[in-house]
Amino acid sequence: MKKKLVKITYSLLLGALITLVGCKKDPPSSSTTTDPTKPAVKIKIPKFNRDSAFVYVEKQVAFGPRVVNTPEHKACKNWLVKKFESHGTTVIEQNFDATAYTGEVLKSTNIIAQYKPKQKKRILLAAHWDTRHIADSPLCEERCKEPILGADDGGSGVGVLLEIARTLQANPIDMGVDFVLFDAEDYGDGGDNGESTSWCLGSQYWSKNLHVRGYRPKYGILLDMVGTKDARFAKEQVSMAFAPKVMNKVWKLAKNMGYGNYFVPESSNPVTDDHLFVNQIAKIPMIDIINKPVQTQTGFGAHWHTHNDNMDIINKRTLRAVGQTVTAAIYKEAEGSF
Ligand code: AHN
Ligand code: ZN
Repeated sequence: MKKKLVKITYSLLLGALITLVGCKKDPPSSSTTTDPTKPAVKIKIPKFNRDSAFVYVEKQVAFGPRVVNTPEHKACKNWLVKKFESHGTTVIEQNFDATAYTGEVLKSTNIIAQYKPKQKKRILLAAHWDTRHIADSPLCEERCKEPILGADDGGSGVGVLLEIARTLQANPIDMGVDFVLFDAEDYGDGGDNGESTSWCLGSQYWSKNLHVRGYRPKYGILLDMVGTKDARFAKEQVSMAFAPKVMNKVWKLAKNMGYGNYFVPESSNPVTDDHLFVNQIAKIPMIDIINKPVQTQTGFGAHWHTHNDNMDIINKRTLRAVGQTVTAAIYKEAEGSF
């Protein structure tokens, strides 16, 4: 009698144990799933305003070509500084003299706008704000010795960055962001024997003279020619050599957001652009989001370094694709989920 009771109790216990173990193996219902690696509160990613970004490109172009050592360049600089300040960033004007391939001394200024300068965790966003002094593309048909308006080449990247600064002011995060607008990027020697170091004079200077001692952002994103209709952003080779993880994450994010037609999963030839010097000299991993169409004579869009680089070619949907992708990267980074 007693033995039987023990046996029953034993089998009951065993049954309960099996049930428990079984329970453990059941997949948890999705409604109760919590990922301990993800923070409980999700940061909302603000909408990027393409109309506002477009106006910021327009405003720059309205000054005329922004060639170093011209009054238009200076007027645009003053406007950019005021605009970034009005968006709540702390601006440093980093003045420097650079010697161009022509021997001319370029009175140049890198514009550095710091969002939350005291925050330790930071990322770097950049573009060049000067425009080319000549329209020396092999595709140029008229006024090839005259300076270009640079709506796309210079203007588009800066326009997107200004809009991101405005977005940060309206939707604050606990992370620092530095907007660095390089000067004297586009005064390079376009001739057959042109040295690559004749380009990107502002980023070369900044990389050797960082605005903050021991400046160490997690990474940088450079925007160059991000405003035209059929823009194709492929994985450029310098970026992939120095910052492949950042590049792959940005491209994946863009695809998931529906911008995979712009951010294509293909690689493109290396470009001597500001990110090269930031990577090589400052040793900050930086990618370049740059329009590189397939099989063109110059390697860039047909408007590149011609007078067709004006407001007519600026496209709001492209500005938004880039602006919204970078905005999402920033807010995810601030949340710790990028
Ligand atoms: C060269 O043509 C060597 N580099 C292209 C960098 C550039 C010029 N980006 C815009 N304009
Ligand atoms: Zn250029």
